[in-house]
This record gives sequence, C-alpha cells and structure tokens, in this order.
Amino acid sequence: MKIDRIELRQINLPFISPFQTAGGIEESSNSIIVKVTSGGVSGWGESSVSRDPHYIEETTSTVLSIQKEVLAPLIMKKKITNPGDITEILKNVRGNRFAISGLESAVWDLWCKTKKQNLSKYIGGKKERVPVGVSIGIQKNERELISLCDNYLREGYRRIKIKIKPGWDIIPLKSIRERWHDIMLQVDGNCAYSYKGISVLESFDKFNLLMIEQPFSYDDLLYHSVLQRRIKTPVCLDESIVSEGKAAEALIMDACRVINIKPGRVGGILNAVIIHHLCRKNKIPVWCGGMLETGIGRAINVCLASLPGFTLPGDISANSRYFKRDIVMNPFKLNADGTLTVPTIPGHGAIVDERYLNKVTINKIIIK
Ligand code: OSB
Ligand code: MG
Repeated sequence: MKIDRIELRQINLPFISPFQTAGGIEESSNSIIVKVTSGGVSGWGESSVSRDPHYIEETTSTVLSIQKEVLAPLIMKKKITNPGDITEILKNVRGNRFAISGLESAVWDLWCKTKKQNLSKYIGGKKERVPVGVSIGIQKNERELISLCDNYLREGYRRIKIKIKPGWDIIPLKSIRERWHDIMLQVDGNCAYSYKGISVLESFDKFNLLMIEQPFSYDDLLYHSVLQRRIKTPVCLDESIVSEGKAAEALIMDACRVINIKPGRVGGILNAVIIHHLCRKNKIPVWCGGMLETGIGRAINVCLASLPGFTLPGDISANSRYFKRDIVMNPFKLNADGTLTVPTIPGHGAIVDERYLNKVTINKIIIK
C-alpha cells in the first residue's frame, strides 16, 4: 500500500462549555484532522492538540507545520505493509508525538479498511463495551461543581474525575464526598503542584480516591515516587509517560501504580498498545485518557480501551458531552451501564460527516 494523498485540516469546533485545567482554558477543539488516501480508500486520524502549549509542547500550528514539512513527505509513496511501518519510518523524528499520532492513526484506519478489519479486533481488543467516566474542569465554586456532578451521575456516568490545583482541591473534594460517599472519584493535578506542596496531597487518602493523576511536573518522576511511597491512594501518571521507556522507568521507580494512556501523547496507536502490554505484564492497571477529541479521536480511544488491560473507566465520554454537533455521523451514546459500545465496522469506526467537517475547517493543506 502506498499513500498517494494526505489532507491536513485545522478545525475550530466549539465545545458546549469551556474546559478549564490548571494550565489554561479551552473553548473549542483546535485539533488537526488527517485524511490519508490510497487507491481510492481513505483513513481518518486526529492530532488532538490545543491552540496553546499548556498540556504539552505541541500546538495546532506546530503539528500542522511538522506534518506538512517533515512527516508527510517521509510517509508519501513509501510501501506500507502494516501500520507499524509508520512508527518505523518516523523513528528518527524526535518528540512531536501528537503530530505523528494524527498521521499514524489515519494510516491504521486506512489499512484496517483495506483489509476489512476492525481496529479493536486487530489490536487484540476483547471488550464489546468499555466503562467510561467524565472529566470535569475547574469550576467557579463548589455549587457549580456539585450541580455538574449531579447531572453527569444522573446521565449514567459512574466515575467522576475533577481537575484540581493548589487552592482548588480540599474544598471541592470535601463537598463531593459530603454528598456522595462512595462514587468512584479521582483527581487530576495537570502538573500544578510543586514538591514543596506535597503535604496537601498526602492528606488525600481520607477522600478514598481511585487515584491522584499527575500532580507534579511532566519531567518529574522522583517526587511522584516519593509521594507514592507516602500514600495509599495510587498515583497515576499522564503527562510524564511519553514512551514505553518512560513507562518502564516510572514502574522501576514506583512513581505510579496506574497509567493513563493517550495515543497522541505517546506518538500513536502502536506505542499505546506497546505500553498497554508492558503495564499488563507488570500488573499495572491502565485507562484511556482523553484530549477532548472529536468523534474521530474518540473512536480510536474506544477501540484502544477494548484491550484487556484497560480495567479502569476512561476519560472517553459520549460525543454529546463535548459538542452540540460533532464531525461524525455515528456519535457514541452512553449505555445505561455507564459504557460506550466498541465499534465493529472496518477501521476505527468513525464515519466522518465531511459536509460538516468542511464547515468547521479553517485551514486545509493537501499533499499529493
Ligand atoms: O490531563 O487528562 C488530561 C483534557 C485536555 C488535556 C488534558 C487532559 C484533559 C482531560 C479531559 O482531562 C478528558 C476528556 O474528557 O477528553
Ligand atoms: Mg491528565
């Protein structure tokens, strides 16, 4: 198979409500949507980056430029015998993992469609439905937070994650736990804590959390390991785990007892599957994180989460939690048991609504 055409699109798709983390606020999806074509068949991928480098170093504009100038020319017209070849072809590219993942996942979709294989089945997915939760951004006050939790729990989400930062942690946790003693609850610090503030995190055991996600800096494994030794609650790493090597290092250091896997952060589906295998071998539970993806990245996440080691609910809510209208024809709906149904059609399963995609596209680059 040879890729004969690559289409890169910058989109602007407004969220239902702005999403605030310790790093910043996001009002709309600024993902790069990738379409690759070979012999009349197309595959779709997504680089789910943000406009600003608050979660990782990459941004919408760096992704677009690296894909156009560096990655697409390396991939075009190369003979591809399986999607893993993309990771091999791009192995000398440093960093830029979200940029790589958009192209890599599009090639996986194309390849699976060509072979009439479903992505979940092809990578070894075992589940027909995957348990999911909801991630709630930083709110103005506890009243708004409680009302959002209430709505999501009524909709059927069984696990709540809240974003925290110094000054917005004990108060929201107390107010949630006063109202719901035993819901599955976890927190995400998005690197906002300094090791000097470790004592507040040490006090979280009393809230009976599923995990504390990435409280310290993305380049800090040491203090995550110090924290993990001092608390019972599992530490989960997100930003720090950018490769299989980093995951192995974190496990040796006991820097976490849970890992959040996102295809974008680790440079694509293949690396995500490899990290899953490593964690499973080491009996470390994993779950699929989210980057507020459109329906394309969301379908990829659901397929990934069908692997057997994804035993914890993912940050993969139904499309309607993010967008009034998504760029796919077949949005996921939340099942009554708090799960999403894994697609079974060839590829990752998202059927792109190209007319609506055209409407929300603000920049398009075609490489032939
Ligand atoms: O840290 O998990 C994160 C969103 C954007 C960037 C980083 C993160 C998140 C989320 C939202 O927590 C997860 C989602 O619902 O997609
Ligand atoms: Mg996170």
